[in-house]
Amino acid sequence: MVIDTLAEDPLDLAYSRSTLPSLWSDAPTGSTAEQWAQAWRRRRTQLVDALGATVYGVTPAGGGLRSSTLISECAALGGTALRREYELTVEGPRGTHTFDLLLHLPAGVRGPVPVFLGLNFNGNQATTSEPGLRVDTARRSEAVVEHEPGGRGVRVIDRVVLDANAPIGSDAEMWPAREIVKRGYGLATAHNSQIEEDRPFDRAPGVGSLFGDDAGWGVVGMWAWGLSRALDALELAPDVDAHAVIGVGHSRLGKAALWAAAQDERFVAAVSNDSGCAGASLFRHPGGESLASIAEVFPHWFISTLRDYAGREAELPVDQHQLLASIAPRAVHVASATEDRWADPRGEFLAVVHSSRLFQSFGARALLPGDASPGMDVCPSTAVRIPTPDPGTSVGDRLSYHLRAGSHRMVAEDWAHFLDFADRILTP
Ligand code: GTR
Repeated sequence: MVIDTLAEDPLDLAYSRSTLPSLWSDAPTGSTAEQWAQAWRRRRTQLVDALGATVYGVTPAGGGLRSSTLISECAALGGTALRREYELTVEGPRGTHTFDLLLHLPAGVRGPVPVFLGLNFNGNQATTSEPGLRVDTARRSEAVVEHEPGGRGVRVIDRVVLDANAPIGSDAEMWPAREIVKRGYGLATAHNSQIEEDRPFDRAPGVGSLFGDDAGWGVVGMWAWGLSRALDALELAPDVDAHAVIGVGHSRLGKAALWAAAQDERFVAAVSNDSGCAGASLFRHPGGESLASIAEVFPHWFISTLRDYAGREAELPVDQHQLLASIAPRAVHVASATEDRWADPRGEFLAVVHSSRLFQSFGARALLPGDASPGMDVCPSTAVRIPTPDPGTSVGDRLSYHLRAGSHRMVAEDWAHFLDFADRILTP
């Protein structure tokens, strides 16, 4: 990889200890690999706790999957896939809630298969062009916003409520199941708003209601909890390899996929597509959506105190390279798109760069110059600038990144990189 000379933006300097919170509060020195790995296990728990306390809210304990009921099963995709729909009932201290899980598996395979598991925006029926799926009634709202001229600030003018009954196949481009099963993987998806409606106010009871209004977690955390319950259900399917489930998501649902994988070590890996602010992108990187803006437009996504850091990002006790790192020693792939300035591709790549030494200590290919020492998260050499990879290329292996030419979407080209990533990390 080509290394530039110093950049002006201090965050662009790889491993600048002064500008980003450290991956280690106290890096272990002189330890054996096993002692070091143990120290990381403790540290990653601290990081997950800090991310919960600062960004997403703390996920309440005491709930789980009560049952998974098969409601339909048929051949699909021209006979190349087996399609199943399950109704999941989840429970918490205050009751139960149900949502549907759609699963496509490669037809006729012997043995359990690895599966991508991700939430969708508009209902399971929107993810496939083939009819016959149940349609739920969950709603979401989209904010109508006014952008501050030339700045990163926004003001909410109105909120428009959208029904979930999107046409069959309207999001099929985002979920290329035919290609996924052809490569030997399964694809599981559930509708985010059926888990918890994507609206700041007047939400129908979802998984949040299982724990009560004072539980203090945000809706991204509730979606992440739903992903873990979907994984509980996949564990019950004998033809799914539950040790090879990769959490995946686009945009707000990429934030949820990362947060789910950070908390739930059963996910073998996470894939984030254009997840941006409070996803893969660094809060401290001055680009794209600001913390002030996201807290104004989507107050329901996070813990309410996150907005206290608006304009004071430098004081945040955490940043998102720690979210990526907290998934280690498991694997992470981050995807950005050139025209998706709102998600801040450079800020996303820098989060990858700033977590890479940690992944390297666990055996990932180096993204940075210099020797990796276990436990080190600061580059020993002079700060360097690492250019964002060219569009169309992927860098790294167990921690990897690609930039697609184009806009804020998740498309076949992204999936080609996700599938290559899965092959890399799952092939012995
Ligand atoms: C935007 C939001 C982003 C991103 C996106 C999406 O409006 O500002 O953080 O999550 O929505 O989910 O499509």
